[in-house]
Amino acid sequence: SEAPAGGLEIARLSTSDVDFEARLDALLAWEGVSDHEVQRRVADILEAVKTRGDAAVVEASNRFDRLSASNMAELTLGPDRLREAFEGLPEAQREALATAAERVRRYHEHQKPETWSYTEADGTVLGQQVTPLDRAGIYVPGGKAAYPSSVLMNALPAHVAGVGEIVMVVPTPDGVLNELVLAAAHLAGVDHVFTIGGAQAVAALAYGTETVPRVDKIVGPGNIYVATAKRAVFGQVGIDMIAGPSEILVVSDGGTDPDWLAMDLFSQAEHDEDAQSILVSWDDAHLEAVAESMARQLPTMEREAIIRTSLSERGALIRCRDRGEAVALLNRIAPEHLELSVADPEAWLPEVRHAGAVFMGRYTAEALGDYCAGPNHVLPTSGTARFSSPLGVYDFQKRSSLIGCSAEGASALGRTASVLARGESLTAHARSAEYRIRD
Ligand code: HSO
Ligand code: ZN
Repeated sequence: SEAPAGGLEIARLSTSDVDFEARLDALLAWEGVSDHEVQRRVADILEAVKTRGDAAVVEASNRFDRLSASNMAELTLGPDRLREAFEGLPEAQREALATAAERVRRYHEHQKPETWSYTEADGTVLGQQVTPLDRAGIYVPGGKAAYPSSVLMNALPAHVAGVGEIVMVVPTPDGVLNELVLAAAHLAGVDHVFTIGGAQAVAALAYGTETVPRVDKIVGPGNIYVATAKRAVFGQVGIDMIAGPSEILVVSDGGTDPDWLAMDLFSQAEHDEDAQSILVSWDDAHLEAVAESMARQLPTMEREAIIRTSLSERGALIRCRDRGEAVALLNRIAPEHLELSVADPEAWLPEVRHAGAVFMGRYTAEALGDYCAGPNHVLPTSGTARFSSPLGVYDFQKRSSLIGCSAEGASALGRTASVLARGESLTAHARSAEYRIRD
């Protein structure tokens, strides 16, 4: 970090610097933590829950969340309790939550993949059948990281996919329940909530206990214990991606109000100290104006300390030569969130190859997408947008291949299969195919 601008510490890079590549690499480097001590403790908890079920979950919850539950029933919330939470909210919150849920649901309806089939000339029918998971588990973090919006973003795609049963777990340290989180669960069609968290909750979902139903896939963010537990149970159940810290890359053509952009950068930085906010522009005066605005607005932020640390440790203002360099940079960074704060975002789109979500034009603040625009806010982080996609309906479904041979098709395919099977010395395969050949 360098060049404090009126109390703001943030790295300044220019694509013309001789060491630009090295500095960019250092800026983007993020190592997912894998700690042996954590792995050992998680393994112990997984084993305990696997062998002793509810009792082990209750013990671990009492210990880590400072509770005094005597059984799982005390850590279970039914549909009535969720509805009560929703009905008990102030009207403005109830309406905002309902509006967000409706928009997100509608967006995800468009994602429903189709079952399809076609018929070959020989009468053989080939296709694909899409089916939802029987049960999905949603992990919701507790404490200050508990986001009702994330409950909607994780549970609604599962609901739209047609998942039979949605089970949510959420830790309640010191027994404190978050009413907004429960209200969001009600709106998103969650069937059961267990107030458990950590590795013990992941274990309960993966193996099932007397009370917690075993699920087919676990999604949702969590701390290092949760992430380590998810990695460990993968294979036994499906998991979503393991997310890194949140990031935003804003590309500006200089025509957006610097105050707006400063706040867009803050909005990501306020999530946590490790979050990353980067601004790219070829307009020097504009970069300066945004830096000034950040310095001026920073002291007014409730999360000033977190924003300050995030910006000074991982933030950057990058000067590039032109639009072409900006495009190359954004694809290189492959950001979770890309704000194209430019006059003609549609013209940029064909060149955008790697980004979790693209926020198009000056009016499209990431914050709108975080809560209520409609698309999912669970997105690939740390450059993984190169090979992965936002959480969606397809994460809660699977595909079965369909093959239906006609007599004629079986005869034709039998000849091909027989030759290949004999080549592999698999006689039963060959004969099985040959029985169906008609001369
Ligand atoms: N920006 C976050 C999502 C979020 N923001 C939740 C506010 N609440 C991760 O993409
Ligand atoms: Zn956010």
